[in-house]
Amino acid sequence: MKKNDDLTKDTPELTESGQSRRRFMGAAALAGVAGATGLGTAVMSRESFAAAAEEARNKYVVHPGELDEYYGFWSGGHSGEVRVLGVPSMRELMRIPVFNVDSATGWGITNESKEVLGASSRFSNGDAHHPHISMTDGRYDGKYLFINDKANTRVARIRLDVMKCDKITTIPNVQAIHGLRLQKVPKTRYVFCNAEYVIPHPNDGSDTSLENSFTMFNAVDAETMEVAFQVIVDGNLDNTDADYTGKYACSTCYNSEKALDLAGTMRNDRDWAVVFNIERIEKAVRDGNYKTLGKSKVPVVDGRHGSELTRYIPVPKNPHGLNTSPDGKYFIAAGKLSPTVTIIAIDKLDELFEGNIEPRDTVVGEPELGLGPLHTTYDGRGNAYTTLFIDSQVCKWNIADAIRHYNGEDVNYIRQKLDVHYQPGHNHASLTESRDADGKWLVVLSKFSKDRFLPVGPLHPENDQLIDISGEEMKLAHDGPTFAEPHDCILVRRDQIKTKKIYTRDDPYFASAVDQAKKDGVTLEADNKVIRDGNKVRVYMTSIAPQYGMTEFRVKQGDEVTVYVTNLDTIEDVTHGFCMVNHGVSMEISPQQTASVTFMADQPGVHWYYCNWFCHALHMEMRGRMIVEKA
Ligand code: CUK
Ligand code: CUA
Ligand code: CA
Repeated sequence: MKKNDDLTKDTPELTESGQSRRRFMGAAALAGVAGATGLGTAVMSRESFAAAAEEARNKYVVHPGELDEYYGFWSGGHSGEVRVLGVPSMRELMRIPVFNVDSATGWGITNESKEVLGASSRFSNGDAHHPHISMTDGRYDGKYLFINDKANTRVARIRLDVMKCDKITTIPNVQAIHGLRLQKVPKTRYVFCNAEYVIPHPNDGSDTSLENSFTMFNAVDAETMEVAFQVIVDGNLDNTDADYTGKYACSTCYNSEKALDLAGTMRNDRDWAVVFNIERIEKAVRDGNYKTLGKSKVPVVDGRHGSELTRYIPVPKNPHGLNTSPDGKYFIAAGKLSPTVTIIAIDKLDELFEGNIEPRDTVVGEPELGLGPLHTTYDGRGNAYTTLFIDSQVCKWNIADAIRHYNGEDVNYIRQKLDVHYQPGHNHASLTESRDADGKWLVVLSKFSKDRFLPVGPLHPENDQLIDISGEEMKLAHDGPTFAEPHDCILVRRDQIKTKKIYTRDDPYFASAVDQAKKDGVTLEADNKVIRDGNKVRVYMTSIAPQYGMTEFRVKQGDEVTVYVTNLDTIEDVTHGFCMVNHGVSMEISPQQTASVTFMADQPGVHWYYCNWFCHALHMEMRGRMIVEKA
C-alpha cells in the first residue's frame, strides 16, 4: 500500500493546470494496475505500459454515446431540488424540482404540482438533505426516492419511473426534519425521519421553556405518505438509519444537554445513539397506548428515558452520521467532536431491550480515525470509509480490525487516508445502503472547493469528488463542481431504475385533469374547446409538433383561466411547453402528458402564448393568441 504522503505529492499537479490532471490520472491509475498484476514497471515493455495506461485512463471515462453504469441521485440542499447524475462520468442528466419552483417544468406553477405540494405550495423554498431509494429485502427496488425538507418540515416522494415528485407530507407537531432513512427489510414500509429542534407543546407562546420542549422521531408510511407514528425523545435528533431485520432504527443525538447555545451543546462528553424498537412501537400504537398532540391525529408514543420503546446508548460527543453496515451487523455513529466512530453491534440489541445488558455493552469498537468524523460508507468487503471534515480526508479503515483493536489486540485498522478538497460532509459508496454494496465508486461531497476551479466570485461551487475504491487503494478520479448544496447522494446500478419513455394516458400524475375533462364532456386527446363556468374558463387544447390545436381563444377580463394542454406526440423526447407571455405561466408537457395551469386574465387585449420547449424546426411558429375582452 502506498503511504498517504506519496499520494498527496501528486495533488499539487492537479491544481496547476487542467492539462496536468490527465497526466496525473494516467500515472496514478497505472501504479494501481502495475501493483495489482504484480508487475513492476521495470519488466513492462513500452507497449504494454502504454496499453495499461490507456486501459486505466478509460476506466474513468464514459465516452460520447456510452452510458454510465450507475445512476446517482443528489440532494440539492437549499436549492430544494434533486439532481440525477450519471456515475462515473458525473454528467448531470436531470433535475427534479421538489421543494423549489422551477420555471422550465412549471413545478410550483402547474395545477398538478400544486396538488402534490398541497397547503405547502405557499412555500417556494426547501432544504433537501437526504435522498434514499425504496428497498425490498434490503435491495434497492427502484420504485421511489424519498427526501427531507429541513426548512419547512416536509418529506417528499419521487416516482422514479417518471422522475417526478408525486407526494409531499408536512410532518405535524415538530420542526425541521433532518435525518431520513428507509426501512430496508422486509421492504420500505416506513420512511424514518428525525425532527431536529425541540419545541413546546402546545407551541402557542404560553410556555417557551427548553425544559418543557421536546422533539420526535417520525415514521411515514411509504405508500400512503401519512405519518404512522411519532416518538417523543430526550435531547434532539440528527441522522438515522435502519437495520436489516426490520426491527430497529437508530438515530444520533448531539444535544443531550438540550442547550440553546453552542457551548451548552458541547458540555457533555457523551451524547446518544437512540435505538427505536419498531415492533414495540407498533404494538403500543395497536394497543392504543398513545396520545395525540393538538389538532393532529397522529399517534404519539413516549420514548424518553425509561421507556420500553427506546434505548439510549452513550456515544462520544455530538455524533453526526449514523450508517448501517451492509452485512447488517453494525450501526456506526461518527463522532464529529470526537476523533472516533462508535461501532454498535446490532445483534446485541435484543439483549439490551430485554434488560440483560447495559447500553454501552453494545459497543464493540471505537476506532480513532482523525479529526471531525461525519459520515461512514462501506465497500461490502469489510472496509468502512469515513469523512474527516477537519482533516479534509477520507479515512479507509477495516471494521473487523477495529473491533480486534478494541479487544486489546495490537492491529492497525487504518488502511489509508486520502486528501479530499476540501472539508467533506457525506460520502457515499455505490450500493452501500443495500446488501449489494459493491465497492466500486465512492463519491465525497466536499463543502469547500477553494482553488479547484475557475473562480466565480465569493460564492464558490461545492466539489463532489469521485474516488475509485475498487482496488486496495483509493484513487481520486474526478472533481465535480456543483451548485448549492448537495448534502448527500445515493448511487444505484442502472438496471435498478426503470423509467418510462412516454407517459401513459392513465398516469395518476394528471388524473385530476382527466376527471375535470370528463365532467366538461371533453375528450382531452381530440377536443380543442373553451368551457365557461361562471367566471371560470377552462381552455382545452392539444399539441402536436409544431402546432397547438388552438391558435386563438377568447376570455373576459376578470376570468380565472385554466389551460389544459395534452401532448399528442408519441415520439420519445418530443416535449412541448406552454408559456403565456406576461402572466408568469410556464410548463412542460411531455409526450402523452396532460398539464394544466391556472391564472387570472386581468389585462384586456392580446396576449401571445408560445411553446417554450424546443420541439421542431418550426418550434418558434408554435404559438397562439389569448384575447381578453374588456370588462
Ligand atoms: S448532513 Cu444535513 S447538515 Cu452531514 Cu446529512 Cu449536512
Ligand atoms: Cu412545441 Cu416547441
Ligand atoms: Ca452534545
